[in-house]
Amino acid sequence: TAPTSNMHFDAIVIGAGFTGLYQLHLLRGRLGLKVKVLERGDGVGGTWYWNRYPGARCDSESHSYCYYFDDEILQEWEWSERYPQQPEIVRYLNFVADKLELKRDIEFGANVTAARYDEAANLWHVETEAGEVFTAKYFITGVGCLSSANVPNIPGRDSFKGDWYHTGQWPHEGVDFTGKRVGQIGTGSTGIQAVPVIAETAEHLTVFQRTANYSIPAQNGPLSDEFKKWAKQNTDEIRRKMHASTNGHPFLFEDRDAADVTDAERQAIYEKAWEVGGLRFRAVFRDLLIDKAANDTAAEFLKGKIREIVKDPQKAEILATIDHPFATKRPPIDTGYFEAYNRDNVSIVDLRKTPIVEITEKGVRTADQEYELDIIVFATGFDAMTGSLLKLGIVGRGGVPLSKAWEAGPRTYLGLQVAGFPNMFTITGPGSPSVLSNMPVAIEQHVEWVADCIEHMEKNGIDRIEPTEEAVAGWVDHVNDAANATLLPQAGHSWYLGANVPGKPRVFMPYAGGMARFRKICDEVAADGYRGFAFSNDGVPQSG
Ligand code: NA7
Repeated sequence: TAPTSNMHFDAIVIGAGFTGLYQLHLLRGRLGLKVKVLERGDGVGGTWYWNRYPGARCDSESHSYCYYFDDEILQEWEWSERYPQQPEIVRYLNFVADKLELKRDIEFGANVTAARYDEAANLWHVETEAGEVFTAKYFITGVGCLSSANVPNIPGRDSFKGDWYHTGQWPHEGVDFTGKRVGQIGTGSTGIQAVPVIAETAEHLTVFQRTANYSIPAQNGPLSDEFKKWAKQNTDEIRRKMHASTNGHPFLFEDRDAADVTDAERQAIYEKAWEVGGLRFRAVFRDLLIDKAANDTAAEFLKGKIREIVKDPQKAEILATIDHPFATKRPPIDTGYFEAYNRDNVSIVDLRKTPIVEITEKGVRTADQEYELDIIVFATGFDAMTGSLLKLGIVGRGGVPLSKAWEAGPRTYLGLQVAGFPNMFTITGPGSPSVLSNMPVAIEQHVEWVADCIEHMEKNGIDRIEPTEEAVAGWVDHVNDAANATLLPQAGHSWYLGANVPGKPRVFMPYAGGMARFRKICDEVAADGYRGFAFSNDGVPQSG
């Protein structure tokens, strides 16, 4: 018999970001289930609730970085800029949560520390730091892919007498850099957004760069009234494009290879794409991520731009000495990043030549000198894709912890389920294409697929679902094949591979086959009676 306590639910969802909000809405509204969302923050927003660092902005265009499931939401909400800034995204998610009356089923400040599957009762027991225990048949994680901060354990870190912050755990009251000597470690998408903003008020900003990075100007600005009107009138067309595109963005890759045009034409195409800005740059040729020679043409163009923008030749050399192919690490989008190095108060340290040896009371000591600092900013990224899941303390059938099941790297079917963890769904989990896509498009697809699957189970009186070992093995192979068909694994230092966290198994985690292809596979799996998943009922397998 099902427990009746007020701590029992049909489904527990972890996280109140894009995933959790929509999953709650669908399971509660469409399926009529009793759902509880547990969120460690004190408000909605997920990743965007925590990432309040200076310059925090999304790299997807605002009119595509939102839900497309509800026409009223699309019509009522108005974005102000081409790319949404962090506070605007949090406002948007609050708007959605209020409009759909979601907050009453969200418990804020609830940090989940354990989630254990009880096989006899076919229930998940989910425990928070405060000691509350919830039970549910379905356990759905919406914890984000880039939400577990990676603060490198540099010797002496705790001896620093100044203040230090990780960009993904930024103080809500902000940080005043006025008159301060600031050191920033990290030049990924986050670091590249933060540099120009911190430089505006800091007395001096020293950027510690381990890996130089390509970056493309966002060409951000306020949205015109004309564009806003167009976007509202063309939601069906925009949705169609996002669903058809490889990465879920509202534009398609050009149907040509880099070698299809002359050198002069290619240069002109890159110049124009630079002016257009943002992630659209890499869509000008379809083979940039597949063919090294094609990639080299883009890489050379972008390195040339760095040398053109940065006036000091020494700084320019440090910034333009990039040894991975373009876009094999997530390509940052910036607003005045390289230009910031033309300021007298911004300097750059090449950690490849002079690595950080330790953090001292006064600042950062590299192989050749000590930099005295008042503030250290760690823009050092995340324990991506698996970090936040493993922190939940998940234990599956037979008492097997997820950390044990994933000892040699994460293994899922469709990024959505793990063998041995019945009725657990991992939205945007490893093996999903989400981090290589426009995230809300991936999330909507995952969340809708899971809701359909649960509806199927409820209608047919099915107790349990989990993937077969065979299906998982097949998906892991397919994810590897998809990555190996691209240049992506060539960036040895990327978080896609888990290489940014010492000791983490090196496995290419995202599905690189594209969002459109993934959607098709998921639809076929469902239409084929949930191929690769085993349903069971009191130990008796369902016939179909
Ligand atoms: P990223 O892309 O992981 O970038 C982290 C940066 O920090 C990167 O430059 C790293 O250098 C650097 N890093 C990490 N650890 C260290 C140590 N120990 N010493 C020196 N430098 C270090 O994280 P972001 O937050 O910028 O972006 C994450 C995603 O958010 C992004 O891809 C978008 O999808 C949005 P490395 O390259 O490892 O040599």
